[in-house]
Amino acid sequence: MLTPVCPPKNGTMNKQNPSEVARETLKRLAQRKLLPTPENYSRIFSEISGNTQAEPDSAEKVLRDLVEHLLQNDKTSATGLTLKKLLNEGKWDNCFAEIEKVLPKATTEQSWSVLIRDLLRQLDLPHKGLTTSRKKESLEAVLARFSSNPEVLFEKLANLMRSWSGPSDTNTLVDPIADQDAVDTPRVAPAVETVEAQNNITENSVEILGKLAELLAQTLESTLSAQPELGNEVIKLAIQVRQIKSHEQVSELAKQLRHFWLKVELRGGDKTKVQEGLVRLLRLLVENVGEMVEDEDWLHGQINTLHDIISKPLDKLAIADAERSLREAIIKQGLLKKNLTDAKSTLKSLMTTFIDRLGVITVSTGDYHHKIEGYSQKIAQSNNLNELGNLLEAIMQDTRVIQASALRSHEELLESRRQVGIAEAKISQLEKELSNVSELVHHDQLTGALNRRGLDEAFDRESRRVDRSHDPLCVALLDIDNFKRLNDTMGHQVGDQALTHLCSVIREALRPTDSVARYGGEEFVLILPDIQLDEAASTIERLQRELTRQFFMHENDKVLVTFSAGVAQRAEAEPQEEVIGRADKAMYQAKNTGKNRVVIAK
Ligand code: GH3
Ligand code: MG
Ligand code: MG
Repeated sequence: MLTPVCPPKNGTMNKQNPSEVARETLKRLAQRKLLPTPENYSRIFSEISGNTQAEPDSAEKVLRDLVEHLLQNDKTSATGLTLKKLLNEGKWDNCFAEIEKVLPKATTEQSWSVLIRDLLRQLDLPHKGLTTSRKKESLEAVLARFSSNPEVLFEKLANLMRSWSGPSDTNTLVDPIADQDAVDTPRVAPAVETVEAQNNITENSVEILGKLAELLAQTLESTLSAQPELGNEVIKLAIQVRQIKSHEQVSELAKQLRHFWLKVELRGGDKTKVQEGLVRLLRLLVENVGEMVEDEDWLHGQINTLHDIISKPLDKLAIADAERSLREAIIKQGLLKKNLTDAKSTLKSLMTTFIDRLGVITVSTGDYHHKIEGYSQKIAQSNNLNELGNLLEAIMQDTRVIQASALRSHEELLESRRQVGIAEAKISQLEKELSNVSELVHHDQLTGALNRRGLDEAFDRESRRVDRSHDPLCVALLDIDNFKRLNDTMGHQVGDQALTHLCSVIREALRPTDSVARYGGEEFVLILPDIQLDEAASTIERLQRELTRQFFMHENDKVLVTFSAGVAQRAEAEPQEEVIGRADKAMYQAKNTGKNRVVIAK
């Protein structure tokens, strides 16, 4: 079973633990529906960890802020629009050229206003060892000497002001005119400084300049390994540096170097940022994804690869590898999430089916059925694997109870079935006994006449008797005429009633010593002892007449029942079958000669 990862609650989260912060970061990214881009990731990560110390802005950011500022002031600002376009196209070189067009003016203007405001303020402020008039003197001197060159004047004024308020200006006022180097600060670009240092090139200073130029050329060349794509430019600049001979060349080169350093900063800064962001993101993902999908071998492989990559010093190729692996890991994570969702919905449908079935089985066990319905609803609403797991557990618990009771029911059912079996056996035994009993019965149940067994007994008894007495013994066989038609037209039950009617007429018409037996369906054998054959035939004919008097009534309709008969006298010691056989033949003669007749057997 999958164990869902439960991120710790905010309250208990350890902000010092990058793993926990990273997990929370992932969670918030999902909550806020943000794409897991490095920027979003690091932003949320910083937000959670409380590490709000801003990253040093990259050159790109500075430029973008500038563009934003320009366009805010003037939507149609040509510089703003051009810069924005160039930035979006990644054309750094052109960007710089564009800035160069406008920046000096803007910067100077802005700085002048600041400088003048500061100067006014500093003049009025008390400075240790300095009077206001002394400060004014210095100021006038600077203005007089450098007013022809605004750039130089700006710097001299700034230096003068610093000399008033700086820490080293205790008692000695540094003369900005006489000793300008002492008040220059490192904030001034080294190239500019070099240029300034060489303002008055002498024979000696040419040598120093050569050394400095060589150093600069070497420094430039050393950037080749870090920024190989700037190779041509570096080589060109290094050559120019080594060829410096004049003040003009130095100024021109200083300008080019400023361009170049900005370019280096833009590229280097951007790259470093990418590297740092990527590494941070990789570490976060590595720590998190591994925990989130414990069972995923493939992903573990990817994570190990990432670990390897980021543990080594990063180069371009390694970053490309890392990016590729990371992208695959993210895609895989997406797939995995889908698989999890699929698995969850499969589990849900399995559980629902399971519950449906149980619900049907246990439809009569009210309480359980009720609970099961509740579970169904909860499952439908649940989207959480953990919750589904708990539900399953609860269902299983309840099911174990119902299983026990179902088992009991099953046992009861088996017992009932066993009891039924016993009862069935008893019934079958009783039926058998009943059948045995009925075999002992000598009379036909429908008509009350003797059955075949009764006929046998009666025939044996009379035969034995006449054998002793030598009295005659006659046998008549009667077969109802067209009885099938009667059944067909009036129904089988009416046929039965007709049979019963016939028997009662026969019994009434015959002597008590005579016997009537039902020989077949609608065939009867009469045993007529102590009577001659013709008398026997006359008796049967009388019977026929009697039937025309005592009609069989059906729904108030008179139904004429007739029969054909064969009469035979038993010869001495003649067996039953034979004498009846002869009577049967005579009966068929009667049938064949028009029915409702009596024929004496030969
Ligand atoms: P036939 O004049 O040639 O004797 O014509 P039949 O219709 O009587 O012909 P057959 O003897 O072949 O048919 C006898 C019929 O008697 C067939 C059977 O359905 C009917 N039968 C036999 N036993 C019973 C019974 O117990 N009750 C009823 N209702 N009908 C019976
Ligand atoms: Mg018949
Ligand atoms: Mg018949």
